[in-house]
Amino acid sequence: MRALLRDAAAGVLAAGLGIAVAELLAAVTRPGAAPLIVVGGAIIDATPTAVKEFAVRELGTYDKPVLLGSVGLVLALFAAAIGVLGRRRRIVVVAGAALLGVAGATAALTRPTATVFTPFPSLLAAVIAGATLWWLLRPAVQPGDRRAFLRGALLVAGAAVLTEAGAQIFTRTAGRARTDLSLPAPTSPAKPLPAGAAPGFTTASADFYRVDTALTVPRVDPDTWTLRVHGMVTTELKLTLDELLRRPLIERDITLNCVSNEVGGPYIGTARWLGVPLAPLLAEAGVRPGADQLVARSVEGMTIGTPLATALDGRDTMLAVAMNGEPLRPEHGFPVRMLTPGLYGYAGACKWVGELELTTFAAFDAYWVERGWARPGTVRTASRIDRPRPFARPAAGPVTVAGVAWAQRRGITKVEVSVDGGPWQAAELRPVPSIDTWVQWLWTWNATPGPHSLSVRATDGTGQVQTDARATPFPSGATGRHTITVTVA
Ligand SMILES: Nc1nc2c(c(=O)[nH]1)N[C@H]1C(S)=C(S)[C@@H](COP(=O)(O)O)O[C@H]1N2
Ligand SMILES: [Mo]
Repeated sequence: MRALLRDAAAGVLAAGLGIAVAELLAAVTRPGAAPLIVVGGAIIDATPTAVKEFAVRELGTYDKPVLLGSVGLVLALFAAAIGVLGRRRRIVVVAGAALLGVAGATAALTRPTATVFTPFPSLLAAVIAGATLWWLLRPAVQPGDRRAFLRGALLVAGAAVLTEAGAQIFTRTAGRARTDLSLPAPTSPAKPLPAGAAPGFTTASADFYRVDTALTVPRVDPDTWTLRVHGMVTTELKLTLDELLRRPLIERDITLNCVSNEVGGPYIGTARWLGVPLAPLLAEAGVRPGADQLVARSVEGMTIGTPLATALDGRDTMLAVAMNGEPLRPEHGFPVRMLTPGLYGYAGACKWVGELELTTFAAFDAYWVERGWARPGTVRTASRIDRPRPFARPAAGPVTVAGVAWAQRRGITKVEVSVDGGPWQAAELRPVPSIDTWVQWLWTWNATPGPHSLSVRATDGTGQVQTDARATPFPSGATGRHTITVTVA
């Protein structure tokens, strides 16, 4: 039994060292090429939409650590088995390492931005893991020289921990270029928030939701970043970040939300964005007749397809460089992301953008559309109750019921609250800077003791009342009314 555990531990330690060395190599070259990252990325892309939805809903921002942890656990179990079986037949060590190497390399090659280098960290991990396990199982230890094994195991574990620490330190310090970026003043500043906008109108960057498929936050060097505008244009453009920042900049308050948000869910936020309006840039490139889709391609290979019309119809579609007065945070797309008021993020808000390609919807399906999500990705009219919290126990008497409602590009004209399915009562709307942000609403409820349900509905600027029909987020955004239950004391 003890021998089995020892051999299993040898397998796990060997795999750990292999992964750590590969992560260090990836950290200093291409973070996206680390073995767990390429395997996790391949799994994400192959995961059926229903499972992805489940993960976003149930795990929220923990989806990524849970996925990486699961991949690591499977790898550890496999490595333990190889350690045990490899004791008697060394060929199993070679075969096991080769299998892992091939699996990692194959996953690496499926990555949209794969180069000949991408499989290399996975192959290196396999070679190191195989050689280390071979050494840990070496015959000299066999008669039961426990101390020799322990020495070897400690050596391998120490090397793995140090290497992994090196990889982590490198990754943390490499993100510093962001704070050096100086932001020019906008040519067209945002209007001051109207007096009466309540706290919480703007979402702090640290609290802003994050949804993406990137297992490692892409690290983009602002000094070498370029934006290529190509496809159905008369003149291809290539701009550096300096060149982009020399163009006139606009600053706007815009609400961004995710199509995966459930009714009442948290994947929505409002920020003050600074960016380069897209229309003049496209005019400079000269869009050729027939183009109807703008495909933004990120540095890590995401593609987001936006109707060209939404960049040209006068709305503030932009290449954003800053959020709430500071350069974009890495997880929100540093150095440049797209933003299209009125469209869900999957349809208009590509982060870490590196290319804009003019094409047609007939010719190309972007990432989410390929997976069945709707085009064009227009946001649904919706509303949410933020206060009181579900299952709260407020005291009888006046209770403030408050929340947000949104229908970017159409605006919100009315919000109503219903208690226990009774008549709809108009809430007060706080003033907003434009139709591209959510609206804060509040209503004073004269609460009576007992259990009660509270529902909210919004009416948008076209006169459309938010539908009561329930729909899942897939494929075009959740509908239905947010209803909460409280018990008045
Ligand atoms: N490169 C890249 N951009 C992306 C995504 C992604 O997975 N990769 N996800 C999109 C989705 S689905 C949404 S809702 C928004 C979220 O932006 P945020 O994370 O800054 O809130 O980014 C969009 N841009
Ligand atoms: Mo999204």
